[in-house]
Amino acid sequence: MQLHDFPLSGNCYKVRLFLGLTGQRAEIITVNLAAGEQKQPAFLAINPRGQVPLLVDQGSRLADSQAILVYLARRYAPQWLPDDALQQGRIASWLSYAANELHHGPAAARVMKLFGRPGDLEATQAKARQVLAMVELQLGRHAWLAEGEAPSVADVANYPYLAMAGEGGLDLTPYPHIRQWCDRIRALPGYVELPHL
Ligand SMILES: N[C@@H](CCC(=O)N[C@@H](CS)C(=O)NCC(=O)O)C(=O)O
Repeated sequence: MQLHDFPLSGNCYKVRLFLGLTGQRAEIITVNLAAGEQKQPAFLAINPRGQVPLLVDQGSRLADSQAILVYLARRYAPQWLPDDALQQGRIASWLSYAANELHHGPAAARVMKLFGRPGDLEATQAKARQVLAMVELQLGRHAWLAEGEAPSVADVANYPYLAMAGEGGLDLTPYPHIRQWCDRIRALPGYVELPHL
C-alpha cells in the first residue's frame, strides 16, 4: 500500500491516523505541495484532481480522504464502519460534514493563518465557530460523532481539523466536549501524533 502524502495536510493525516489506529502500514510518498508538485504532469497522471491524499492499494488508486477511510475500513477494519443502515447513514452524514463544513470553516482558517492563503479570515473563523458549536452540541449528547458505542471513521474524518483549530486562531476553551472527545481519540491504541510545523 502506498500513500501519496503531504506531512502538514490534515486530510493526509486522517489517513495516516487511521492506518495507525487499525495497525496497518503504507509506504509514504511525499508530494511537495509547496513546490506545486501535485499539479505537475507526473502526479496528474495518477490523480487528475491534483490533490493529496491518494492511496494506491493492490494496483488500484483512490483519491479523497473520506473515500480512503471508507475503503480501508471496508477492506481491513470493518468495525470502524458498522454494517447497519442507520449507523452507515450517520457516518456518511459526518463524512460529508468533514468535507464541507469543516473544510470551509476550521480547515480554511488554518490554511489562511499558517500558509497565508488569501481570504476573509474573520468571516471564515466566524463560520468555523458555528461548526465548533454544532459539534460541541453533538458531543455533549454522544461520546462518538455517529452516536455508536465505539469510534468510527466519522470521528477520524472530523478529528484533525477540530484538534488543530487553534492553528486557525480558534480557541477550544469554550468547547469542553470537543476537548474531551479529542482526549478520547488520543487515548486510542495506535494513535498517531498531529502534524507539527
Ligand atoms: N476532499 C479532499 C480534499 C483534498 C485536499 O484539499 N488536499 C489538499 C491538501 S490538504 C491539496 O492537495 N491541496 C493542493 C491543491 O489543491 O493544489 C480530501 O478530503 O482528500
